[in-house]
Amino acid sequence: MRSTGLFFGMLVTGLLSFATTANEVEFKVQDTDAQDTNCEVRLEANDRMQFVQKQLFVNSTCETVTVLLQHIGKLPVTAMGHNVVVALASDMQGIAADSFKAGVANHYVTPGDERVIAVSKVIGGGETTRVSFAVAKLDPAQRYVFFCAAPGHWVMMKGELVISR
Ligand SMILES: [Cu+2]
Repeated sequence: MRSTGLFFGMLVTGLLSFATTANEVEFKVQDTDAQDTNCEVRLEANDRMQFVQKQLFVNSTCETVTVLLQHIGKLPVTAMGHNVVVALASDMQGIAADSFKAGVANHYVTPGDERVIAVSKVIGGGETTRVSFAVAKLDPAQRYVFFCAAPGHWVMMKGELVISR
């Protein structure tokens, strides 16, 4: 295993010396931390209008939770842009219904919409973004979801935000 690890290390170093940005290195470090605390959770979106993760687990002991959204596809933001919205499950369809009118400039949510707990910017293939919100905003007795607010995407791109201890 050690030689495999060494080989992989060399491969990664080789790749890093090409086009990998400092951002991606930083991202990997933070992702490791996230697995310990669940205060930062990773969500991947792709070119097939899907989130890879169907559930996100956030820890109730975190003061703030950050969702790191990574678009693992290649299509540009104009063709397959995604974002992530956190809201009560019961508010999802209402928020989504307003998305077209709200427009991409507002990340597909109506400005000041109090149903929106968190909304990230819209990103295209190869991009990442983060959005944070206070855990105090979540009531453990309620059901929460995450979804993509790009018009029509919520039908495919939604999942459950699970609050755990
Ligand atoms: Cu989307």
